[in-house]
Amino acid sequence: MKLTGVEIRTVEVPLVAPFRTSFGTETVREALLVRVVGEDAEGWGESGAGTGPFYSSEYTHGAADVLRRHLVPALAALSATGELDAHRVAPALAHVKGHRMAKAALETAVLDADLRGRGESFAHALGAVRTTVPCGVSVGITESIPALLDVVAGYLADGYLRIKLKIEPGWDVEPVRAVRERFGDIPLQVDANTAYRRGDVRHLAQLDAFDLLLLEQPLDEEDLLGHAELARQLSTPICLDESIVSARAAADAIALGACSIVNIKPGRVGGYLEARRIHDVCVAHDVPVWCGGMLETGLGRAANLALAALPGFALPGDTSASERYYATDLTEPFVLQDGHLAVPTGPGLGVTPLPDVLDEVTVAREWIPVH
Ligand code: OSB
Ligand code: MG
Repeated sequence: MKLTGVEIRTVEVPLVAPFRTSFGTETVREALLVRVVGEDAEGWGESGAGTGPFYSSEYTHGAADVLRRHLVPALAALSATGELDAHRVAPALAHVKGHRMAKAALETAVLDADLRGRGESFAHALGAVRTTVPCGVSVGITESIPALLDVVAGYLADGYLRIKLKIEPGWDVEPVRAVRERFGDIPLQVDANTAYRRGDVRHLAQLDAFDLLLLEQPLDEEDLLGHAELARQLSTPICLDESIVSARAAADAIALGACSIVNIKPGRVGGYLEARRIHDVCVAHDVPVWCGGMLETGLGRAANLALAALPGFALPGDTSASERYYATDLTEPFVLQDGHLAVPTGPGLGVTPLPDVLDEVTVAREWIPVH
C-alpha cells in the first residue's frame, strides 16, 4: 500500500451517564481517531487513550503529538519503500518507546485499509470462530448503594450476561455484598484499576466470600510480584489489565503466578496483532482471556468484537452496546440481542463513521500529507 496522507482527529462524544472509576470521572469520551488514506483504500483506527494520563501514561493530546512528530513520519518512510502492510507497522514504530495506544490506532487504520482493499473482515483476518459475542458491562462507582442497585438492575434487564463493578478503598465489600444479596448468583466481577496496596491483602480477602469470577488489577501496574503474592492468598482469581502491555508481559505474569485470567485491550498492547499474540500465549497456558474496553466509539467497538470472537475469549467482555455509552454513536449503533453483539462481517472494520455525527463531535482535525 502507498499512502497519500494521514488524518488525526480529536472527537468529544458525550457519555449517557458519568463513568466513575478509582482514577477519575469521565462525562465525555475524548478520543483520537486516525484515518490513513492510501492510493486504493482508506482505513480508520481509534486510540484508547482518554483525556488525562490516569489509566496509564497515555492521553489524547500526548497521542496526537507522538503521532504527528514521530509515528506518522516513520509510517511515511515505510510507505516510501513500497513495503507498507499492517504487519510491518509495529516493527517500523518500535524505535519509539511506549505510546502503545497511539501506535495501535495507526496500525489499526493500516490494517483496516489493507483489509478493505482486499474485501476481508477484521474477524476473518484475526481468526474469529464466532459470529456473535456474549457481552458484559462495566459499572462505575455510584454515589450510593441504592443508586448502584438501580443501575445494575437496568443492565440486567437489558440482558447483559455479566456485571463488573468498579471498586476502590471505601467502595468494595459493601457494594459487592449488596449486589449479591439483591441479584443472587449472577456472573459478577470487580475491577480496582490499581487502587490497592500489598498491605491490603486481608481486606481484599473479604471478597472471597462472594464467589466473584475475578478481581481485576488490584495493585500497581508494575507490581507483578505483589499480584503473585495476592493470588496465593485469595481464592478469587486475579485478572490483570494495566500490567499486561505485551505478549511478553503476559507470559511473564503467567509464569510468576500473578494472574490466572487476562483482560486483553488492543490499545494498551499496541494493536490487534499483539492482542492476538497475547491471546495465543494465554491459550497455550490454559489462561482464559476476555476483551476489555476503553469506552470506545463504534469504530473501536467493531474491531474489539472481531477480536472477542477468537476461540480463547472464554468470558464475556466489556464490549457493551452503543447505547450503554452514547445517545448517538459515531457509527450505526451496536445493539444488544439476547446479551450478545454481532461481529461485523463487512470489509475491514465493517463500519464507517456517520459523516454528520463525525462532523458534529470533531473538535480538532489535522491532515498530514505523505509524499
Ligand atoms: O479498567 O477496564 C478498565 C474504562 C476506561 C478505562 C479503563 C477501564 C474501563 C472500563 C470500561 O472498565 C470498559 C468499557 O465498557 O469500555
Ligand atoms: Mg480494567
